[in-house]
Amino acid sequence: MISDAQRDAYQRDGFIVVPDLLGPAQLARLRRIIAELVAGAAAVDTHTAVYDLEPGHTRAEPKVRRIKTPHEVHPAFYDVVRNPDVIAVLTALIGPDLRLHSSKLNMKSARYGSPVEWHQDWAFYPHTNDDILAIGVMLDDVDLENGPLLVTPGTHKGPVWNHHGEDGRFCGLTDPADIANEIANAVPLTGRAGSMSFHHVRALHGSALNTSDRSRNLLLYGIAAADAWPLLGVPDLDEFNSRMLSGKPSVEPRLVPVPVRLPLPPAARQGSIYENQAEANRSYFKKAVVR
Ligand SMILES: O=C(O)CCC(=O)C(=O)O
Repeated sequence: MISDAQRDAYQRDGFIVVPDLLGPAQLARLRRIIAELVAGAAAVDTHTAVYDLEPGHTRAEPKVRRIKTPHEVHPAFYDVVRNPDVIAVLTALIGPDLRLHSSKLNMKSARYGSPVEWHQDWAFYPHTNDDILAIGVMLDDVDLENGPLLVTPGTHKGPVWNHHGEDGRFCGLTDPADIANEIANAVPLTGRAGSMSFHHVRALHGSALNTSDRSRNLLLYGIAAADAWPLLGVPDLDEFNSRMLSGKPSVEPRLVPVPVRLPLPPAARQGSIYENQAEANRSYFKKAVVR
């Protein structure tokens, strides 16, 4: 599914974009399911186990920022990541034994879709090795106007930056002053709807407010090599192994010398990266004005 040159680019830069991994019929099905889910947000006032809401959300005017863990909400979201073409790309990048770590659907709605501040996924979930990546499934055409993922090449081989706030707690973002050069060198991951980006767990990234009149829905999956074990532990081995996508699970964690900072003490505001980051007061991206 990908060429040696694409695999080399992933290893060198820490990301690639593979076009057209989802076809029009799959996209249409996912969009229908998402529209139903968003309509369901008219029944809630606050964040729930499924919905993370934008500031300004009301029942009359539902504003959904994220569908949490979509593969547990509807099987169609599990099908996307079990697609043999997707597994073939993952196998080329991090090997044949693959475990789903997490999923989320970030809905950057037209005109107010929230930014995500600069961070490394590794700061949230360090493992025994870093053969871990995030897939970003573009459910809309993504261009410079609607808040593409911005990733800095080569940062997956660098330090793990401080993601703690002045109160000493994890806050899920890096102070923009500490990464000015990296921000200046970031590149946008753009593409047609149906394309997928693959970024390394240590790659520094963020994304801006959507100021366009088009949505930017990005379906994200964290995928780990099966022998990458979470440093914060495995509370339920059966549940852990139930997330295998291909190959064999392992009880022999592979240990490699990678920089680690534990996300402890936990963020003051829990529930999503948006909530974690809200407490930090060191934002880089402009936010929407809430009416
Ligand atoms: O939705 C985005 O643009 C950024 C996603 C991201 O980095 C995250 O949710 O961890």
